[in-house]
Amino acid sequence: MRRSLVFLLFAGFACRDAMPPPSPAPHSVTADMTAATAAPEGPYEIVDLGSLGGETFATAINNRGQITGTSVAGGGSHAFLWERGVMQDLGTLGGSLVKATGLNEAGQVVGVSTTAGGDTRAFLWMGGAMQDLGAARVLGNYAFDGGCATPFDPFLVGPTVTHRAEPAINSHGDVAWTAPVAGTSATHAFLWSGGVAQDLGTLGGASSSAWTINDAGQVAGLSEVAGEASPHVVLWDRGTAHDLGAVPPPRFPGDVFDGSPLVVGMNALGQVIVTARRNSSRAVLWDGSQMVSLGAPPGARTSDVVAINDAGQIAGTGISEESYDGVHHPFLWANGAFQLLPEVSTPYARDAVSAMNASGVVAGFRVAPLVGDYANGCHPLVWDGGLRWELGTLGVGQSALGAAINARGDVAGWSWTRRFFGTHAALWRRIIAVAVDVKPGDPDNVINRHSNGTTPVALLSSATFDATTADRSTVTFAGAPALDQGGGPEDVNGDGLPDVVFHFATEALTLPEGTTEACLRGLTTDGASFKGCDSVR
Ligand SMILES: [Ca+2]
Ligand SMILES: [Ca+2]
Repeated sequence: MRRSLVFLLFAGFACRDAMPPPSPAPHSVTADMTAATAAPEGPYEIVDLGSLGGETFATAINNRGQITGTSVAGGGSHAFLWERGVMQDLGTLGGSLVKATGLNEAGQVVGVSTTAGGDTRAFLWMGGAMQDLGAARVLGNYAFDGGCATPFDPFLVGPTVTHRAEPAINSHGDVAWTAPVAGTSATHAFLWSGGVAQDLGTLGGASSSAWTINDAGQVAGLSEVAGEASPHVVLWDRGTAHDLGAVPPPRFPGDVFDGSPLVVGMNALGQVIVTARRNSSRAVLWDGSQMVSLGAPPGARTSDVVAINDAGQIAGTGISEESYDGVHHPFLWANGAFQLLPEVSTPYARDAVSAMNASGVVAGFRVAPLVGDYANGCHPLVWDGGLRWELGTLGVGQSALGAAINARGDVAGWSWTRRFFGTHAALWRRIIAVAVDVKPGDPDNVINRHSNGTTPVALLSSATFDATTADRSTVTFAGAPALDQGGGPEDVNGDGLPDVVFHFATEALTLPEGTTEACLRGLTTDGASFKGCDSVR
C-alpha cells in the first residue's frame, strides 16, 4: 500500500515508465487517527523555497543554510542552489537533464548533467560556473523508503531508488563518483582532487563504484572481486584500495540476499555503514577493523540505516517483519546498543528515519493515510534528545518529507502544495531561543505606544548564540522592522559577551492594549532563525 504513494507522486511526469495505477487502500481510516496526529510541532517554522517550474525536491543542506536539489518538469530537470530566499538555476553541461547530488560548506555543488550529445557527466559547480569532471554513471538500488522517501530521479528508471552511487563532495572540494569504462558495461570509481581526476580501479574484478567521501579524502564504495558473485566493500585511502570484505550472509534461515549491498554512509573516522538488500534489509558496520552486523532493535527483525556521524552514532528504522507493514522502531545505535526513539504507532501510521546530523538529531517521517483519500502521506518528524516533533506541510492535508538535516537541526526536503503535485522544495527552520532585553538597563519595560520615538531592544549573546551574527535586515520586534541605526556590538548586561541593541519605531509596533510580552525575531548571516521575548507594559 505504501508503494502506491510513490507512484502517485510521480504519475504526472513519469508516464514513460509505465507506472501501475494506484490501488485503493485495503482499510479505511478510523477515529483513532486523530489522537495520533495531535503531536507538538516543536520549535520549527516552515519556509516555502519554491520551484524552478517543475516538481521540486531539496536533497542537501549545509550549515550556512544553503540548500540544493532538483526540479523535474517536461521531460527535463534542473539543479538549484537556494540561499537567502533566492533559488538559482545551476545551468547545464549542454543537455536537458541536470541533477544536484551533493553540497559542501563552501557552497560547492556536485551533480550530474547530460551533454548536448546525450552523455552523462559529473559536474562541480562553484562561483557560478559548472565544471565538467568526466563521464559519469548513476547507480542505485532501494532498501527502505517507507513509500514516500524518494524523489523522482531523472537519471535512474524507476522511482524506488533510495541509495545511490552518484557524485559526492567533501569540505575540501574533492569529488568521488562512478564512471563508465569506455566500450564495456563496467564502471570504475573516480576521485577528483586538486584538479586531477584519478581512476581508483577495482579489487581485481571488472567494476567498482564510489558511494561516499569524507573530509580525509577517503572514498567508500563497492568493487567486484574476481571469482566472487557478491561485491566487496572497499575503502580507498590516498589511492590505495582496502578490501573490507563481503557483506556477511543473511541472519535468518530463508532470508534472500540478492548480492546488492548499498553503501549508505561513512564518517570522518573511515567507519562505513552498508545496507545489505534482501527481501528486506539489515545493516552492517565496518568499525575500522572488522565488519559487524548491527542486528536489529528489540521488537524488530530488520534494521534499515540511513546515516553515521563522527560520534559513531547510526540512525535507522527497525521493522518487525519482512514487510513494510510491520511495526516500525526508529532508533539510534551507538557503541553496540540500540536506543529506541519515541514513536507514535497505530495500525495505519508508522514512524521512520531519513537523516541524522553530527549531534544525533534525527529527521524522519510518519507514514499515515491522507484522511479522506486512498493514499498514504508523509509527515516530517524530528527527534532530538528524547523529544519527537511533527513538523508541518505547505498546506493542510499535503504530504511532505525532510530529506536532509544540518548541524543546527534545520531540515530540507519537499512538500506538495496541492494533492499529489505542485511539489516545492521546503525548509523546516529550527528556531533558536535567545534572550532579549526591551529597553536595556530598564527593568520596567514601559512602552508609550503613542510616542513617536524609538524603542531599543537588546539581543543578548550566550555561550551558544553570538548576537553579532544577526542580520539586521531580517530583525523585527512586535512586527516592526529594525531601524537603520545603532547595531554595533556592546555588552549591555556586563557578562563579557558582546550584545547588539536594535531600535524600532514605537508607532510601528503591534502592541494592543493589555499586551504583556513582545518578541524579537530574525535570522543570522548563516540563515539560522532566532526568537526571544521579554515582558512589556
Ligand atoms: Ca529591560
Ligand atoms: Ca553581554
